[in-house]
Amino acid sequence: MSTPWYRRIAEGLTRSRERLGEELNVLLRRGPNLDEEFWTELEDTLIGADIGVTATTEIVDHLRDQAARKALPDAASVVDALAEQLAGEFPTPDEDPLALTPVTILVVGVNGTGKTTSVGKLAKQITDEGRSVILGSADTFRAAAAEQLDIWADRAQVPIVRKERGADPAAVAFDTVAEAEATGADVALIDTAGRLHTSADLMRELEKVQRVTANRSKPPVRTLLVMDATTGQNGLAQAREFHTSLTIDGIVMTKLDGTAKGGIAVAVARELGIPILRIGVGEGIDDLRPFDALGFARALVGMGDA
Ligand SMILES: Nc1nc2c(ncn2[C@@H]2O[C@H](COP(=O)(O)OP(=O)(O)OP(=O)(O)O)[C@@H](O)[C@H]2O)c(=O)[nH]1
Ligand SMILES: [Mg+2]
Repeated sequence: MSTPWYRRIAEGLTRSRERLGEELNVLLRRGPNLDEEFWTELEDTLIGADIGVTATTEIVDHLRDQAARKALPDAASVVDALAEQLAGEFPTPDEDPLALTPVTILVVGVNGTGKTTSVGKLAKQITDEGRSVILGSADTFRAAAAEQLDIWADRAQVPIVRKERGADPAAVAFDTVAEAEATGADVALIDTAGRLHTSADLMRELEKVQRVTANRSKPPVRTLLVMDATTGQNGLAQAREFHTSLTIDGIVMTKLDGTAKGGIAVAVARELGIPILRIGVGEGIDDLRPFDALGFARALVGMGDA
């Protein structure tokens, strides 16, 4: 089961894997019997991993049913089935927005979640695939935001559209799309500002960016929400607000390497019904991975890492 690809996901999830995997191991060591205590402890373990109460209850009820029908003879088979159940919680994307050509991609999210870093990593990956990229710095709010994106543009060797600080972010997005069209770029990646998610100003600003971009862009426009996995349930509440104000087509979940509660990915995908498209597992340019539901679920429960 340990393909190199799989191992890379598992490595990024080390902390979650160790914690959830270890707790499940303790459960398994109790022996093959599936008594009441087993189910209660399984529930506690999953809730502790931030999978969420509703998802946990449904998953455990389902596993109990299967066990009662003798489809799951022992605790070890429950853990196998658990990985499959968890994988089934993730909505399957109809398309991968990042695979469209040409396409305009808006990247949004709360401050500090990893938007600019993810845009940089994506620019490098898409360029490596042989497609041309142009970056737009529609974060005109934070000091040095455009300089930060400039550094990533340099690393990935791609052009960037930027304006002075305080300029209208929608105007930057407009110019980026126009420049992409003029130069025949395959992918326009537009970075936006973060601020506290409760900021009504930010939501209005992003709504305008999305509207102006959709009007100007001939290629389809897709919006990705960048979420920081270490913010747990709080991040989920923030994502819900973005989802209410804007059309969100996919999630990039960052900093999975920095949390033992990777189960938040399950809670988010399930509750928002938005597919996770990429996961961030480190700060380096290559630390952005494609998301695979079963591989992720298996890594989460500590399977297949021998
Ligand atoms: N460990 C880890 N760190 C990450 C990951 N993605 C981003 N970071 C770090 O998170 C910090 C914030 O990243 P940025 O890309 O500046 O975040 P942002 O959303 O653009 O921030 P604002 O523009 O201020 O809203 C940086 O120190 C990044 O290196 C990841 O997947 N793992
Ligand atoms: Mg940024």
